[in-house]
Amino acid sequence: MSRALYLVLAALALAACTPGQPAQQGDAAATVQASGAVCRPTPTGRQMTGCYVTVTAPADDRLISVSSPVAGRAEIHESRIENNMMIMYELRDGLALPAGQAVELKPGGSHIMLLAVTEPLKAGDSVPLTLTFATAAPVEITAPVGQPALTKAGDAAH
Ligand SMILES: [Cu+2]
Repeated sequence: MSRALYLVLAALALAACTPGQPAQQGDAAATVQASGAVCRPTPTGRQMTGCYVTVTAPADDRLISVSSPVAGRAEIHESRIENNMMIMYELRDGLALPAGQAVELKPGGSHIMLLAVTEPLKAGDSVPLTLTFATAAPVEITAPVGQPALTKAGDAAH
């Protein structure tokens, strides 16, 4: 009897000592952050181009697809040098995004490939992109058209 009462009091005391839990990580924290997006101009006569962006997921996730109203199709690609040639291939399972880690899609590495681009993209245009993830909510960004301010390696790829 007295022991039970003691436990109840202890529970009350604990409750009193924790006024308000620290705020849960809200929606903002659960959103994938995307920054520095840019799409290259479409080469003359070509209907494809590469887009680059840095994404940081709050928890382990994957970028699984991309879409844009300016392109009939968008794929997630990876560039790789084989036999001194830059080749690229589609990441069919998407791109891994480790929790809290800024993953750069950049020339010579992974990138978003816009295919069947309906109108030529030139510097100054902007490209809406919707990034879809395995877990996190989709993110809509607008990428200006221009040259990525990054390494020269891989410039020839796109
Ligand atoms: Cu590509």
